[in-house]
Amino acid sequence: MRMVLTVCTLLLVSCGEEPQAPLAATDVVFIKPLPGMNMGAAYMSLANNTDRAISIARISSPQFRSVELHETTIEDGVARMRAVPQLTIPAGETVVLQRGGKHLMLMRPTIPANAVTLEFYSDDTLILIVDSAAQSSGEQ
Ligand SMILES: [Cu+2]
Repeated sequence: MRMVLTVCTLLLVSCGEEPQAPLAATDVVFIKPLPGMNMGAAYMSLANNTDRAISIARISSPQFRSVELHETTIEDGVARMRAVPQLTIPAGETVVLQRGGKHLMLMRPTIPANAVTLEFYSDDTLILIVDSAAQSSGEQ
């Protein structure tokens, strides 16, 4: 049986003034670590639906010891990845995390889980949860 979940967005403010989620993830792709490997990746589009820039200070996952934001650049024809300390999404804009560009590295799995959950924090506020259970691609 398959539970139908949506990519859910948490707005931890109690008032309902803002009908739209402040930050929304679409086109989410999780690349799970291959057996025996320590790293997976995640790609997605992050849309800032507010009129202020949103800075993602931290991303965590119950299934991984750390989640890092990386950027791939080509230097002398060789692709290199470097860690990016913070991801800022300008007001009203969408940032695309994709193969060959900015992406999330899922480091050191804690448990061999089928599902992946990513929690996006702006300062100490949890602003977005992206859950692989929402993805419709195949069984694992
Ligand atoms: Cu990387």
